[in-house]
Amino acid sequence: MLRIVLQSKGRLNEDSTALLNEIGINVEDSKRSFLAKTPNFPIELLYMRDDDIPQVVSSGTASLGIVGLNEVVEKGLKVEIVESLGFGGCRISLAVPKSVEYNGLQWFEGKKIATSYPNILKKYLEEKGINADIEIITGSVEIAPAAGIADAIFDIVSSGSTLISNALVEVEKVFESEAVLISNGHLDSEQQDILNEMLFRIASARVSRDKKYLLLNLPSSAIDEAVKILPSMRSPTVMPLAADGWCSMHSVVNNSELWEKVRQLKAIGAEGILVLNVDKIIL
Ligand code: PRT
Ligand code: ZN
Repeated sequence: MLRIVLQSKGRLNEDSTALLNEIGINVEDSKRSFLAKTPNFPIELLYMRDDDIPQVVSSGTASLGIVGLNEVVEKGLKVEIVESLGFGGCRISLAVPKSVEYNGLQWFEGKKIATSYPNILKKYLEEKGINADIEIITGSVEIAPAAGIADAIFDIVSSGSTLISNALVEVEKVFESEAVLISNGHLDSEQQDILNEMLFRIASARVSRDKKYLLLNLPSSAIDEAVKILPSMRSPTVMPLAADGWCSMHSVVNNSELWEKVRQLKAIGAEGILVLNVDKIIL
C-alpha cells in the first residue's frame, strides 16, 4: 500500500484526480473524504491543503504527493521530485503598479514587496544583490500596493488578468512552476513497484495525448509514398480492400502534424480518411 497526498480543493485537485483516472486508478469525487481508498489500485489518497503537502511527504505520513513545484521549493524540505506532470503551469513574478516608472531590478532597492513566497523571493534578491523588505501575506497579495501595504508584489501569474485588473505590471519572471509528483525517497520494494507502475502508465498517457489514429483508403500504387509520409511506430498497417488496386492504411500521427499529413496523403490519392482519438498507447 502506498499513500499519496493530493490537494483537497483548489486548482490542482481536479487535474490530479483526472490524471489518476486517466491512468486507470478510480478516484470517486463524490465519495472524497480526508482519507480514501481506491477500489482497483493499491494506493490510499490523503487530501490536504497544498501548503502542507511537502511536509506530509517529507515526514513520511504519505510516501508520495502531487503539489506545485513552487510549494516544494518555498518550503525547502527534503523531498525528491519524481516527475513533472504537465499541469498547474504558472510562474512567480515581480509586479509593480503600472503608474511607476520601472527602470530595472534596482527599482526594488529599499522597497517593500508583498508575497506568500518569502523564501524564493529572498534567495532571488540575494542573488541579484538587491536589499528590499519582504512583507509576508498569505492571500490576495495583488491588493497590497493599492492598500498601501507594499510597493510591489511577488506572486503567482498565470494568464496575467489578475495583475491587469489590479493595475499592476509584471516586470520580472522569477520562477517557473508546474505540478510535480514528489516522494520522500523511503519506499520499500513493494511501494517502489507501485510507483513504477504509476510512472509507466503516466508516460503512456502522456504519449497518447498528442496522438491521432488515422485510417484511409489508398491506391496500392501509392503505398511507398504513403509510408514515407506516415513513418508510424514501426511501419503503417496496410490491408487489401475488396476493390482491386486499393488498400486500407492505418497509422498513428502527432496531432500537431495531422493536417499537413492529411494534405500530403490526399495529394497522392488517399480517400475516405478517418481520424480517431487514441485512448492509450502502451509503451
Ligand atoms: O487551499 P489551498 O491552500 O490548498 O490552495 P491555495 O489557495 O493555496 O492554492 P491554489 O489552489 O490557488 O493553487 C494551487 C497551485 O496551483 C499553486 O501552488 C500553483 O502551483 C498552481 N497555480 C497555477 C496557481 C495558478 N496557476 C494561479 N493562477 N496558483 C494560484 N494562481 C492564482 C494566483 O495566486 C493569482 O491570484 O491566480 C491568480 C493569478 O492568475 P491569473 O490567471 O489572473 O494570472
Ligand atoms: Zn495553499
